[in-house]
Amino acid sequence: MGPTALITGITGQDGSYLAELLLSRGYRVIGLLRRTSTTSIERIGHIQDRLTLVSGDLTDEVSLINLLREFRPAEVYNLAAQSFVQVSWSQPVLTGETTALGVTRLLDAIRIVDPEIRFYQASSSEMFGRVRQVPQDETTPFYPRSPYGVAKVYGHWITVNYRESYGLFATSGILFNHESPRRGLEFVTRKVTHGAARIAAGLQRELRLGNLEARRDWGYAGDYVEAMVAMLARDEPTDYVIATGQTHSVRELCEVAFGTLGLNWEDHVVVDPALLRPAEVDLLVGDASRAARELSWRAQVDFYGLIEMMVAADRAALVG
Ligand code: NAP
Ligand code: G4F
Repeated sequence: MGPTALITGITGQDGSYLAELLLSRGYRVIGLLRRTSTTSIERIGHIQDRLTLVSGDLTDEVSLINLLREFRPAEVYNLAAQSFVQVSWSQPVLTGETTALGVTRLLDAIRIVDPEIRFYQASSSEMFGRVRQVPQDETTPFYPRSPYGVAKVYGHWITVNYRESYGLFATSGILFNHESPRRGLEFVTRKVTHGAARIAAGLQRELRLGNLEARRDWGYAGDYVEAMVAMLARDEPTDYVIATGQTHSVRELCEVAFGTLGLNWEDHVVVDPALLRPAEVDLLVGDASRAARELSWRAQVDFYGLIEMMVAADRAALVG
């Protein structure tokens, strides 16, 4: 049996890809599952029998201490968060409890139980917000534009602080948007690929969206979890930007997704002012050259390959 890794957020998009990757490398994988009245394991159902799923919550430090004591992982990947930016305006306190203070609870549990544990924090390009520099790299100052972004800045700095205060092997991956067929339906890429597939199948006629001009650096989640593991394998802990270096607008996303299905997006997309955000992040594009140099990491799937993959999966799920 290889090393033991704990993944918080194992039921999420990234958690499912990371669990698959660690299993393929011989790890024993422990997944933190929060209690819900219905099960939320559809992304990991296919590997469930190879995982150890344990009950806990980022808002409950005792549950974190107890499971570190019981399973003694060598590595902890903190992927759990309230991760949807739009909801962070309607639930700012919950977002802060989980996405910000949850990081401190987990770091503190590590400090108390076993300070040798290697820790990965899921930081975000959303921290760059109203960007101070183009492209953004590890030295770009943060200017968050949402309660979620603010919470992630806290999570990032508390990770750096525990590294510097207590000598923990604590790292922060500043990941730009990454997507997949397992992406939640509320995020714009999946909303568009799923919506376009349903329109092509005659199941709906229109798709309501918000800001079509926002630009993102979209990569493939399966590539990005490789960078997380590589970060914890370094001799020294440090922080990395993970990105493709290419940026595209929501409008281009629509053109490509609908175009793949032979549809004209303008016949179907309706801009709904209710979906505009109180403050927007207009442009994100990352410079991942430190990761290329030090981790030998590069994105393998580009924007066009990613959207084609997602449209194909959504179409296949509808037509069988
Ligand atoms: P996701 O699909 O929304 O998954 C979030 C996970 O967090 C789910 O497993 C969820 O569990 C869990 N969770 C939420 N609140 C929790 C709590 N109080 N205690 C324990 N678990 C809790 O997110 P993702 O796209 O995989 O992203 C993974 C991480 O990377 C997140 O921290 C996100 O903020 C960050 N990130 C994502 C991107 C991206 O583009 N995907 C980019 C940068 C950073 P349930 O299934 O029970 O809801
Ligand atoms: O897909 P989104 O909701 O992703 P957003 O806000 O960039 O956040 C994602 O990426 C972050 C990394 O930068 C992560 F940290 C975070 O956890 C999450 O995974 O929205 C992307 C863009 C925004 O500018 C939004 O205003 O798409 C625009 N958009 C336009 N219409 C829409 C819609 N977004 C959503 N979700 N739904 C729409 O109808």
